Amino acid sequence: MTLNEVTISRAILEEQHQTFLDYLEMDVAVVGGGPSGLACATLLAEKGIKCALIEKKLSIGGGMWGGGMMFPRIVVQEEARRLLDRFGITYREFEPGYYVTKSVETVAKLTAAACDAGVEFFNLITVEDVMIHGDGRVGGLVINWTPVDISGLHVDPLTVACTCTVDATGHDAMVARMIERKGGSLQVKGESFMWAERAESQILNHTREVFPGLFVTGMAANAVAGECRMGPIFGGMLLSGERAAELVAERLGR
Ligand code: 48H
Repeated sequence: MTLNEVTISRAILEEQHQTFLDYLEMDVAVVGGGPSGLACATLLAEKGIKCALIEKKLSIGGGMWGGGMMFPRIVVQEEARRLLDRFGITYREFEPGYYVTKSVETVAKLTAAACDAGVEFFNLITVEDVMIHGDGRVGGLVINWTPVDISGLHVDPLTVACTCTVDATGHDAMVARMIERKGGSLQVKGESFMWAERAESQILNHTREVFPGLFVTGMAANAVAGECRMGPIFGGMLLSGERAAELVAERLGR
């Protein structure tokens, strides 16, 4: 077989062009590919819901890669151990109820689960705004290539439509902040100080629809609520992703 460079280019362009066209309209857009977004997107896609994960960086995984202070280990508590098992993530019990996992394995296995479930990934794309029409709901996202954003080039964006949006953008709660900045009735209080017990015990209460069509999960949920941070314990991120998926599926009647 003789390789043809143009065929390789055509394969990439045709495939992704078709995928992009297909995802101009979707059920759910999850913004942010950290642990909460990955868990949420996977569980939605497993229900047959058409779900895209939009991530501004090259890599999926958000803040998990670095573990705690660049020691590539994370901790998951008892309440979320069943999710480690569900995603086939290996762990060691450090003390009763504290399970240590390798951050790289955790990212890899969550990402693999998302692929297997049928989540479509759009990496290197930044969500820069939301679309809201007369019904007052978030009905779509305004997107652009991250390199355009980084370089400050004046290039107009494109828009995708989605029935529900999940803000899984972590500490900055970027999507919620866009709505707040433009005068939507949504207040982002900003995350509070470190208190792992409180942060982890409250995160499911904060995982909710904060604006018509917009759900928050993970660190973004705590940031919107003015809730504490928790450091490198990740059970709450996985459980919050799961809760967000349940709420979104319910909203979609699935
Ligand atoms: C597209 C975007 C945009 C945008 C951001 O930070 P993450 O890992 O988020 P979570 O909430 O799933 O997990 C939080 C966890 O990693 C963490 O930081 C913890 C537990 N901290 C506790 C503490 O005390 O410090 O991932 C968010 C993702 C990132 O990959 C961003 O690149 C991406 O969202 N993102 N993607 N468009 N506008 N903004």
